[in-house]
Amino acid sequence: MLSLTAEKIKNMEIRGAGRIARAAVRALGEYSSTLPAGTLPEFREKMEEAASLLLSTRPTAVSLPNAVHAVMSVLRRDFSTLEEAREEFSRRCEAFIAASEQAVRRIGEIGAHHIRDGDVLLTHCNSEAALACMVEARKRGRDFSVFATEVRPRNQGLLTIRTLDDAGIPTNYIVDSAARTFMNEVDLVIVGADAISVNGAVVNKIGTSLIALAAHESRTRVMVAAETYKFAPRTILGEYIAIEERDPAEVLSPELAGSFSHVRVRNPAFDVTPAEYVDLIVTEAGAIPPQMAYIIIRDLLGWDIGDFTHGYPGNAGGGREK
Ligand code: RI2
Repeated sequence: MLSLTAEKIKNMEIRGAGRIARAAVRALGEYSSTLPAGTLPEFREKMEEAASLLLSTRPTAVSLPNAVHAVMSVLRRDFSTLEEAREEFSRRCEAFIAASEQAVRRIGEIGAHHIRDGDVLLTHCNSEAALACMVEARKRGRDFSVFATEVRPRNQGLLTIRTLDDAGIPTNYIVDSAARTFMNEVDLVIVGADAISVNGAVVNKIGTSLIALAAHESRTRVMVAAETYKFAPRTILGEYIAIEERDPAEVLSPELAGSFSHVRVRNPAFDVTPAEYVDLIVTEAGAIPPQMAYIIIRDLLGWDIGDFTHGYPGNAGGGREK
């Protein structure tokens, strides 16, 4: 189960920053219950190995190391028996998953306030949090339409248009490069995030920064919907976010790619949108300007400097804009 989940996260069968976080925590919870009786240090060691395996799957979404940290930190407490540690760990995993699902609902409620009758929205990729805002607005009777991009090379836009269609939201499906063409008609760009750095820069699916640039140029608002565990604590130390570069075969078949002598296919999965191009970040704790990212990291994520040396290097991020 643990290695299967790790594999599914890696090959993107399980994808989306929030889903990845919950799947990792679920896998850790299940793994902890299958470990044979032994000593507490042995249990902790096995759990640390499991956490490392999950953390090695995808480098960018900070939800993964934040989620792993949130549950693994409980194992640092003093327990009198292994069973006690196991039970506490399992409780912590269930609580994390429930809080994560609740966060998405809350973001939907807060984000829905920002969608008005007659609005035209544009969304990119497939974000549970961004979709929660749109679906909730629709439930509240708001009359609006959406441009949804295709999202090369993995076509996550197909998942997005399915959800929008199921919610009865009129949707235009467009290729990624048509975003600028339609931007003048758009009132609000709404996207999710894989990571948000201390300087308010938003790491999200490749193409987001181009869309935000086009929005900035045409004075269109940009709203990011993201749970607080998408904020990257290590950016406080000035570290940069690692941007995942995936298999070139996702872009061009190996046969076709092999027919060229001087062409290298590049496939970065994410890019960085600077804070100046983001108007609002909707979190479960409220809607904030990107400049308040530091407060979220300091006050809500509960990391202290010791955590940085403890071993969840995962997403060392800083939101490098260039
Ligand atoms: P939620 C996804 O990454 C997209 O970039 C999406 O915007 C982001 O995670 C956040 O998604 P990928 O796994 O957590 O498709 O809001 O590479 O669902």
